[in-house]
This record gives sequence, C-alpha cells and structure tokens, in this order.
Amino acid sequence: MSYSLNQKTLLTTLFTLTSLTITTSAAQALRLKVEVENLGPDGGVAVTPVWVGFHDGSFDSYDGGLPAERGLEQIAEDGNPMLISQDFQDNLTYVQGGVSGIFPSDQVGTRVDGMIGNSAIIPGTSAMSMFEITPDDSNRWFSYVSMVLPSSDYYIANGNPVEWDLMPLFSEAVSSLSFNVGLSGTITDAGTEINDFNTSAGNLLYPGLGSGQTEPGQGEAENGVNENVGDPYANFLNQPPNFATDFANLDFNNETLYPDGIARITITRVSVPESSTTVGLIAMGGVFLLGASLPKEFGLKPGFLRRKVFGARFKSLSQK
Ligand SMILES: [Ca+2]
Ligand SMILES: [Ca+2]
Ligand SMILES: [Ca+2]
Ligand SMILES: [Ca+2]
Repeated sequence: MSYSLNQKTLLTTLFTLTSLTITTSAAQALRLKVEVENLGPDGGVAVTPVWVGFHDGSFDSYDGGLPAERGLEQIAEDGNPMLISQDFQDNLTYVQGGVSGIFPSDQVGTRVDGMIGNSAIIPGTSAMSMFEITPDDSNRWFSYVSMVLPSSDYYIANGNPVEWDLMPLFSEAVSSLSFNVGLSGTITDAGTEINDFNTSAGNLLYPGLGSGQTEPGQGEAENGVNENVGDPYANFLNQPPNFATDFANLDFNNETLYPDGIARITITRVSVPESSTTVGLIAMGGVFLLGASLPKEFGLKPGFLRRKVFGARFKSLSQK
C-alpha cells in the first residue's frame, strides 16, 4: 500500500498525537495493587468483598455515636457496596460538622473506588485488585468498609477519613503500605439491625448456625447508632446451643485468637500504566466487580459480568 504525501503527513500527525496521549496519561496515573488477607483462625469470621475509595479527605463513612447512613447500612447488613459506591462517586459524605446525613462534599478532582474480592474472604485467604489513581491530593486518602460475617450489621471501616495517607507512596518514599484492620475493640455495630442469627448474613459459611437471612435487608430495624462491639455475639437472638464452644473462634475481640486483628490491607505501588487503554479498563474494573460481588440472592452468578464484558484479560488484571 502506498500513501500520498498528505496521507503520510496525516498518519504521522495521528501517530504523534496518539503517542502524546499515551505519554500524558502514563505520567498522570499511578497503578496500585490493594490486597486484603484474612488473618483470623480457622472457623473465624470472614469479611465481605472490601469496598475501598481514594479521595481528598472529604469522605467520612461514619462517626461512632451517630446513626449509620444508607450506603453504610447496606454494606454492613448485606455486604452490598452499591449504595456507598454511588454516594462516593457522587462526591457525597456521611458525616459533616459532627452530624450524620447525606451531605455534598468539597471533593477536588475525581474520586476512585472499587472492590477487593468477589466473594467472602475467609480466614487464610486473600484477594486483590488493581486501581488507577491520580497521585495528588484528589486521591491522597484511602478509605475501606467491609461487613464482618456472620453478623446482622457488623463492619470494619476507618471512621477517620484522613487516617491512611498515600502520600509516601506517591512520593516513592515507600513502595508499599500495610496495616491491620479489625483489631480488638474496633469492630462496629452499625446500629441498623437487631442482632439475630435468624436474620444474619454469612451463616452458610458456618454449618450449625442456621440458614440466616434469605433475602437482602432481612431483620428488625435497630434504630441505634454506630458503636464498637463488646462481647461479639453475646446479644444475638436465636443463638444455637453450644455456641460458645462450637463457634469459639468467631470471638474477634479475643486477642489470643486475633493477635493482628481480622485482616491486613497492603497497598503496593505497581508501575506506570502502559497506555491510556489500560487505564480505562482498570478504572471500569472496580465498577464491574461490584456486579460480580453481589450475593446470589441478587440473581447474579459471581463473575458473570466480568466474564461477559472483559473476558480473560480483565480477570488476569483484577483478580487472583
Ligand atoms: Ca468519622
Ligand atoms: Ca436495615
Ligand atoms: Ca446491630
Ligand atoms: Ca439481615
């Protein structure tokens, strides 16, 4: 095939522009791997796929002593991150000026969020996802929320929006950040659902606990506030006989059983993305993992959306 001079000029120009686009996006985005490992003992508590968000410090998921807002309630009761993700992407926050509610935030730049894992992360297992973030103030602070299983509305989360600073990763002072979550005394009851094994979630992971809830949102309203959990299952209704002995390893506040908390989160700086196409794929990955993470009662088989939309390539990028 031959080209006229003008065609050659046009092709050269297009190539140069494409290269510029790729170079620009490569310089702006930072790829991070976020891994969650369940550190609990055999028969210990599991966590639902972990919702994570990167923001400018303006997203506060909860305050102890205040009521839980809608997205936190949904993930704390059903492990479903759809609402918290939507509110996060809409630049909202759940606490402002010492009051809980649905408030617009003053987020500067674009928030990034997504999920780690697509099913319960049980003791001895881990899950990871890749994220493309902007390494400046807009994505400087890391937040996480995940339901503790089995429970009616227990969760782990950072209530302080500026607890986890990624600036040391951005500046390359360190290549990874690692911290333990769900340490004794820090697990929270959302105060939205009465603690009851007849309507709790995650029971099927623990034979002998009964079937628990059969659809999302099942359980009596508690009308309470976010509060740290004391004796984990002491106030659960419909406790099976021999609960204390048969399910002893569920006591997440026992520091002998959980010396390092329930889980460890590790955020690692991976590499500069190869092209703007890769950036787009991974940015969407978080969204589709939301679909893939939905429990069976939502009518979606795990991985359905992921396979349908991205095929094997997306799987290799986002999951292990
Ligand atoms: Ca807070
Ligand atoms: Ca509820
Ligand atoms: Ca409760
Ligand atoms: Ca429930």
